[in-house]
Amino acid sequence: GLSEEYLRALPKAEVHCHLGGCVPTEMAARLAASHGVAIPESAVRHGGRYRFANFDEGLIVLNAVTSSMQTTRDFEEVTYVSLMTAVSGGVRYREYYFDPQNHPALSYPEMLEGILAGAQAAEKETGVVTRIVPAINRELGGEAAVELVQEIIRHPHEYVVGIGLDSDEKAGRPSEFIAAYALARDAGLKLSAHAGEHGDPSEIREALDLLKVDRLDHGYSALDEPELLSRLVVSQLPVAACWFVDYPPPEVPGRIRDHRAMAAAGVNLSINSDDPALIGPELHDCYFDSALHMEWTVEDAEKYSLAGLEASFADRETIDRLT
Ligand code: ES4
Ligand code: ZN
Repeated sequence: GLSEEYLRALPKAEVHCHLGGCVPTEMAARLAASHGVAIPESAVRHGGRYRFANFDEGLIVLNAVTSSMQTTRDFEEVTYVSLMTAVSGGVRYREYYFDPQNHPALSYPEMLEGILAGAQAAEKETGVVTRIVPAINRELGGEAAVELVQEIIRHPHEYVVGIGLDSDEKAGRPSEFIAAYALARDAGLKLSAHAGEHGDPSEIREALDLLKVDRLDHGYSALDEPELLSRLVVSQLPVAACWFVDYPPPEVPGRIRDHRAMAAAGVNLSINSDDPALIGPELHDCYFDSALHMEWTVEDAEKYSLAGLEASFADRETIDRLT
């Protein structure tokens, strides 16, 4: 098999990674204390690992962590530190989702300023390229989403390349966000949405038909509907899968059967870490597991390492420069 050394050094790109899931436990505890936020002890007192029992509990922990990020400087620090960790595992390009609605203490431009400062510092030191995809928290509904997109459009930046839709799939169907997505599309932003991780295939169809996404996050339940699966294969729409990531951690090999089936069907997959600090595996760990369980050849490894870039919302020139 492929060595861990080779897979760690392999230049990698990822497009599905939430900034709020990139806060090391010690930093989360420090930020929470400094801003007087109660963070569940059970979340951060396990040898530098978060601990939670299931996906819903993970989202509660994530909310406590994001509410602890209250200054521009906090955003800068989380971005810089998590990028440097990623770089040490071979990441050359990362797209960050972040949920502006989960940080009520700061304005959108204040958060953006922090992320940009951290990203630019890391880029200067290591060459790692970052792009930013503000995500709608679907639990807060369609009207708040429109307001968020308006705010994003009022503050354009070349590093802000698209919008996403995340948080609890059970709490908001894609159809609620048609207006927000139309607004973003008209402003030239690329579109992605989480669908089909916990929800059924109809949510994926809504993301395709109603939101007209350029990329799908997760999308696993397409396996339950052969016509939808073949639609993904024919269109080659990028699907940003999070390989062995599941709640509770570490359930390796987790979703191996889903991913094997999706890869075998010919879906245009990329491999991503989702929430590396929150869940555990960094991107290179996801690659180790993939190589092992999918019996990768060198060609497979190279194909996946570039798939992240081809799925990215960066412009062609940036992609070519990194290839
Ligand atoms: C998230 Cl649905 C989901 N999964 C993982 N991380 C997240 N952060 C915000 N929403
Ligand atoms: Zn995600």
